[in-house]
Formats: sequence, C-alpha cells, structure tokens
Amino acid sequence: MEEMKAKPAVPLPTLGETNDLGKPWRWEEDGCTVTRSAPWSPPGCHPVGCGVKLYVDENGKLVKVEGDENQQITQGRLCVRCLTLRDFVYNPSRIIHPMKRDPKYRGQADKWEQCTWEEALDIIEENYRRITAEYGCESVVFFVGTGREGGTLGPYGTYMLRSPNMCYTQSGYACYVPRMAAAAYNLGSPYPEIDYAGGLPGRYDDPAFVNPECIMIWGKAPLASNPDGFFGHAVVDMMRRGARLIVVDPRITWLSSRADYHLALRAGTDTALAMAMLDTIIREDLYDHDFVEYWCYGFEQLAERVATMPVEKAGEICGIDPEYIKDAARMYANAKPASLQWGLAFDQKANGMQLSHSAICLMAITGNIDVPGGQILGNASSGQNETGFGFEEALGKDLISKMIGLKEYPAYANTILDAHADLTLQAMETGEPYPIKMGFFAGNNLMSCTSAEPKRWHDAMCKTLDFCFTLECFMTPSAQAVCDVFLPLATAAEEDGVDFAHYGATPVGTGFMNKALSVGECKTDMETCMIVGKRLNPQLWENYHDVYDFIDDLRLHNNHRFKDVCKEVYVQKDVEYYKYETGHLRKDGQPGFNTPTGRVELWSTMFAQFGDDPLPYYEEPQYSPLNTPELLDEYPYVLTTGARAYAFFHSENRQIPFCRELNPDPLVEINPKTAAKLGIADGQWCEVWNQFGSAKLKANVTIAVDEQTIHAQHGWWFPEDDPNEPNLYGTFRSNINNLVPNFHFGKLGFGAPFKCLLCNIKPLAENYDTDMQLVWEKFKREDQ
Ligand SMILES: Nc1nc2c(c(=O)[nH]1)N[C@H]1C(S)=C(S)[C@@H](COP(=O)(O)OP(=O)(O)OC[C@H]3O[C@@H](n4cnc5c(=O)[nH]c(N)nc54)[C@H](O)[C@@H]3O)O[C@H]1N2
Ligand SMILES: Nc1nc2c(c(=O)[nH]1)N[C@H]1C(S)=C(S)[C@@H](COP(=O)(O)OP(=O)(O)OC[C@H]3O[C@@H](n4cnc5c(=O)[nH]c(N)nc54)[C@H](O)[C@@H]3O)O[C@H]1N2
Ligand SMILES: [Mo]
Repeated sequence: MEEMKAKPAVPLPTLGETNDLGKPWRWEEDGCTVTRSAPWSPPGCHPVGCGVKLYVDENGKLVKVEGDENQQITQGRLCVRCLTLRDFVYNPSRIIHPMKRDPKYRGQADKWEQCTWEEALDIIEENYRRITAEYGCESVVFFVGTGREGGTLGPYGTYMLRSPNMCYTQSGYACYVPRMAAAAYNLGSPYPEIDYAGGLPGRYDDPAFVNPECIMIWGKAPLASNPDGFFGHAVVDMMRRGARLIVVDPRITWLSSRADYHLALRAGTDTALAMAMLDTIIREDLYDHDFVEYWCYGFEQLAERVATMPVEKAGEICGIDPEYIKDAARMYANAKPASLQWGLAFDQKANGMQLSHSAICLMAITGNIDVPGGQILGNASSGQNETGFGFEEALGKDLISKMIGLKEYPAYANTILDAHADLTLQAMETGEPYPIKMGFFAGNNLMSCTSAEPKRWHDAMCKTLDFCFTLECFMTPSAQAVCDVFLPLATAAEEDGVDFAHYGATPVGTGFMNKALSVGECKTDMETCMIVGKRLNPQLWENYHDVYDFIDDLRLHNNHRFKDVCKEVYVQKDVEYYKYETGHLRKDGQPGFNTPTGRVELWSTMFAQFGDDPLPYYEEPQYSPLNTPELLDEYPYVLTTGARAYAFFHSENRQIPFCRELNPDPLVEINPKTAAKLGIADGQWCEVWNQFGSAKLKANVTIAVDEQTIHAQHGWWFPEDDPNEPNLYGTFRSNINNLVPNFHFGKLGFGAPFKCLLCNIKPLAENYDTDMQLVWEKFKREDQ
C-alpha cells in the first residue's frame, strides 16, 4: 500500500528553452482563424500530441484540418483520423445534447429523450445517493477503456464517484499495464521506450543523439498504431539514417518486409524465442560485461535458466530455423546502440509478464538501457501522473481496501490502482464480494471492443446495474444496451487540455490542446468530471473554481498555469542519459535503478514477493497446437486478433465515411493455400469460431499470414445497422471477442489470450456487405 501514498510529481516542461520556435499559436488566414493544437482525444487516440492546424471560419465552423509542420515530433504528418476530424465533429449521428431514458426501456433506441444538463445531473445524483446509501460507494464502478483523456482520468472514480473501483474491462488488463508493471518492478521505471530523439531540440541531428544501428520491433506495428506517445513514423526516420530492423511478428507487415530478420513465430510463443536469444547472447559472450557486473542483479541465475531454452528447442516451439534465431540475436547484441520496441502482443498472453521480463533482460545485458539510441527512461519524478490523484485522501483506507482484486492480485491492483477486470465481471455475476449497482463509462465500448466474451459482460451489466451513465460522442452498442443517461462529449477541437507522451513516463514531450470551437452542449472529460463531482462529492472539489484550476492541478501540478503555457502548443522534455550513474533514477538520489536491489533485476525480487517465479519461464498458450493437440481436429488454426487498422481507432470511426471506405467490412486474414483448401474466395464472408464463440468476417486472402495462422480485426459494430436489442448495431455478429475467454490470465493476474487462440474457419453463403451508399447517406455532413 506504500505506493498509493505518493502523489507523483509532474514532469516539468522547460518552457522557452526547448520550444523557442517563435511560431504563433493562432492567426488569421483567408477568412479563417487558424489554431495550432496537439490533440489527444476524442476521436480516440494515444497521447502523441500530433500537431494539427484547425481552420475555423467566421461562423465558428471547422472547415479543415492540416498537419502542423511546427510540431517537433510529427512535423506535419497526420493520419486519416485527424484529417477527417471535421466529419467526426459534424457527423449527423453525433449526440450534442444530454439525453435520458427510463431504465425499463434499455436497449430501445427510440426511447431516448433530450434533456438539460441540470436534469441529467439531477438523475445521476438521485441514483448515486440512493445506491450508495444502500450498497456503499464501492458498488459504483467507473468502467474505462484505453489510455486517453477519458480513459486515464483517475479522478472520475476517485473524486467524482468516490469509488475504489475503476475498472479497465479488458481481461487481465491485457494492454500496456502488464509491460509497465514488469518494467516498474524489475527496472524501476515504468516504460523503457526506444529513443527516437523525441525530447532533443535538434531531433535526430542533435549532438546528444546516436542513431540506433538496430531496432528490434517485437509484437508491435507502430506505423499503424502510434501507441502511447510513440510516433510510429520515427522508425522510418531512423531507418533512413541507417537503422536495420529485426521484426518479431507472425504476420508480414510493411516493416517486416524491410527487415534484415523477420522472425515469423507462431503467435503466443514469444517467451521461448526471447529466452533463446538471451541464451545465445550469453553463450556466445556477446553481452555487456560492465553493465551486467555493476548494474544487473541475478545474471548467473538468468544464464542458468535461459540455458534450458536453447535455440533448437525454441526453434521447434516457435516454428523458426534455430540458425536464423542465432543470427538475429547476434545482430541485436552486436549493434551499438540497439533498441527493442515491445508491443501489445506482450500483454495479450498469460505468459506475457515473463516475456516482458525477458525483454528487459535483453535490453539490460546488451547495455542498451538509458543510453542514446537505446531505451529511454523517465527520471525518478515521472510516471503515470494522475492516477494516484488524491486517492487516499478522497477514499480513505477502508474504501480502498475494498478495491476488487486488491487482495488476490496486488501486483495488478497496485500498479495503477485498478479493480481487476475478470474479478469485476465475477462480482457483477455473483454479487461477491459485494453487489455492483451503478456504472459510468467514459472511453469504453466494452460490448464491441474492450472485453472478452462481450455478451457475457453485456448480460452481467444489464442484470446487475440499477443505473448507468456515459460521456460519449456517439451512441455505441454498449451505451444503447445499458445506459440511462447520456452526456455529450466535446472533441479535442473543442477542448483546452494537456497530454503527455507515455502519460508522463518517458522524456519526449507535452502537448497542449487549444480549443478552437464549440459544438452543441458538449463538455470535455475534465469539465464533466468536475461538474458531476461537485454534485456528488462537493467536499472533494472545494479548491476548484473552474476547469482551469483542475487542469493546472491535475495535469501541471500547479507548476504552470495552462493559460500561460498552452500557446507553446508542444514542449519537448529535457532528456538525460545514464541517469543510473547520476542518481536521477531513484527518489533517494543514489546511483542505480529504482528497484529493491538498486539494479536491473534479471532475478526479480518483486515477482518472487508476489508469488511468481523470479526468472523468465516459458508456458504454451492455454490452447495451442502443442498444448491442446486434442483440439486440433476441431480448431486447426492459430488465431491472433486486433492488429491495428489505419482507418480506425478500435471501435471508433465506423460512422466516418472516408474512414469506412478504406475498410468497409470486418476482415479476417487467411493464407491463399488455406483459403484454397477451404474453398474461401478473397472477399467472401466467413465464419470464424472456436469453443467460446463465433464471428462473421470477410476473407482477406493474403500471404501476410502463414498457412497455420488466422488474423481477425477487432472492434466491429455497424452504426448504420438496427440499434435495438438484441441486434445492438450488429455488434455481436462480427465481434471477434466472442472467441476470447475471460479468466485466462497469468499468475500475477495479468494477460489474456487475445493474440493466441485456436479457431476454425469456413465460407458462408450469406452476404453482409456494407452498403457504402447507405453509410455515406446516413453519416455524411450536410455540406459534403
Ligand atoms: N490506428 C490505430 N492505432 C491504435 C489503436 C487502434 O485501434 N487503431 N489502438 C491503440 C492501442 S489501445 C494499443 S494497445 C496499441 C497497440 O498497438 P501495437 O502494440 O502496435 O499492437 P497491435 O497492432 O495489436 O499488434 C502489433 C503486431 O503484433 C503482431 N502479433 C500478433 N500476435 C502476435 C504474437 O503472438 N507475437 C508477436 N510477436 N506478434 C504478434 C500482429 O501481427 C501485429 O502486426 O495501438 C494503439 N494505436
Ligand atoms: N480482439 C481484440 N480485442 C481488443 C484488442 C485486440 O487487440 N484484439 N485490443 C484491446 C485494447 S489494447 C484496448 S486498449 C481496448 C480498447 O477498447 P475501448 O477503449 O473500448 O476502445 P474505443 O472503441 O477506442 O473506445 C470506446 C469509446 O470511447 C470514446 N472515446 C474516445 N475518446 C474519448 C475520450 O477522450 N473521452 C471519453 N469519455 N470517451 C472517449 C469513443 O467514442 C468510443 O466509443 O480494446 C481491446 N480489444
Ligand atoms: Mo490498448
């Protein structure tokens, strides 16, 4: 519980030094006011703070969005989701006024009625008082999705609802936090991102930077995903400057096709590969002796452990030529510097913590941590800066001790103070340890996207929640199914706010969102949190008079005033290397790493303390050709899901005609030979199924996957389809998460098999094709 007390300090931008570009933040041009901004969400995105120029005409209408060439990281480059922001802002299906619906009519689209904010707040307050009086504050859950403005707003649960239960509803928290926890526990720093000179004023030409000779991209597709504050195109920038690639991915991607080594392993077998690479590097004496001797803990034990996974054995498990593994390991170890970029595939398996631990071992024994062009770390004061916001003061020890999963999975619950996803589902289903009666979701569409077995989550919520409300831009299947009040959410173009690369954990930069327009009665996450919080728990909000007080305190920790600094638009953060020598990694100022032993823990004292093996070990996925050969007759293919699509952020953007046209239907990738064998034609609708469920997707016949592997897109629903129960915009028809089970996590409570299951696939005669004409007609703006 010690960790909960600390209110982490905010990473301080050094204003005026790193960003003295002398560029205006707002100007007039051809009858428009142009505002520079560095948005986060919505539309959903991670906090890269991509630079945009928002053109607003004299009527206050957004007319176009362009990339901001002044933004130091993105330098004018933008993805389709920002370029189509105008279609998001003015989409005819966007909800721009509060709405209410009698809970007895849940799932009925025509029963919503527009109401005022006051009325909506009255309904929320009345239900909150009634429910918490009977069942306590712990019966209220803040259901949360991916990390973005809404998703990371800890104060929603803490200061608004005064509940210990903020629950990210993906089984085993299978996104980011497992990697972060493995790093926090074993490296003492939350996220070792690859160095792409993000924080350096001269970027790649800065004298402090060294271009990596080798980048190993593992279970990540950064060009499509730009995750967590990493700008994916930076990989291409560094390739142009000479970096060679190793890509570890069962699929062929743009980057793997340009790599020196593409380790196309069987999905889910990564830890075996990582251990074999460690073994090769140690056996062939390619490791950094000084770094290992002075800064690592448990090297001998690690060497002994990984010797149990020689390349021959790993090659067999992963389906890769052992010599090829050796060569790749040599290239990574010999390159100076080299960086390793780990992705979502690390989290989406029960064996993922061991994989993350192995990756940290690889980074460490090759001496690439905290060096230019290697892995960059934040200093002792950076971290996930708002989750711990007043947690203990607001809740008190008694309420905190009721957090679901705190006792069973402390390694999980303590990392970012989250209720365990699977145990929260269980609590809704069984009423144990206590009933869950009220919900709020911001940034979560669990029935289409976030959660495994979505119908199960649907049934549990519909059964147990007396009252639920949401803050959203669009009516989602989840909101349609279970919400009783809908609050309209402002987009990033309508918001003043702040975002940090890696939520503050790595030294890259801070972006400022500058409000350029208003739409309807929409409010931002920060405004809503404060308004609802002042109603429900006014005593906790006494110090905040307007939303800027809240932004200054929460995001800038009162070290700056938003209004003074927002005109900087994007501020790079100071970068310091070799902090383990200067004492800047540890709060006590001692040299070394912020771990119990002061070293990078190859032998993990924290894992041991939590009851897991302190060394990396390999476990087959729960359902796999080697682990469950008896299932192969029925489910002969390895299923991986959710590799990011350029057109969409998860379940979003399906109502944006330009995005939808890029990817009109849910796709399943299948190898041409497999497709031929099964009589599946390119573009034909198929059913993919396993022992947990089935989904209908359209075949994308491609050599991107091998004959054994099937890859399915995730997050699908059809905003043009029938909204009512039980159809709910057709979301259960094509939801690949029907095939993903809950409760298949690892010993520490983390991980879920989203990227390593078995399945079968067959062609369908039916046709569910999107009618693009209908999409355009239904979702186009008046002036399009
Ligand atoms: N456009 C877009 N960008 C996004 C998102 C989005 O929905 N759309 N979502 C955001 C979120 S929340 C996240 S977490 C990030 C995730 O972004 P990434 O970390 O890049 O993860 P994915 O795109 O899911 O998968 C990356 C690669 O892992 C491969 N893979 C699949 N199974 C395995 C396996 O078992 N082992 C290995 N080694 N590789 C495997 C896939 O083939 C894919 O190429 O993206 C963020 N960015
Ligand atoms: N099969 C499979 N399933 C997966 C994955 C996979 O790889 N495979 N990836 C998983 C991962 S890593 C993640 S993180 C989850 C993501 O799951 P979710 O977080 O549910 O994904 P989204 O669809 O992006 O977001 C849900 C809603 O948030 C709203 N929203 C966007 N920005 C904001 C904001 O700032 N504030 C508020 N209040 N609302 C906002 C959007 O309108 C959207 O309707 O999906 C998971 N699901
Ligand atoms: Mo995620």
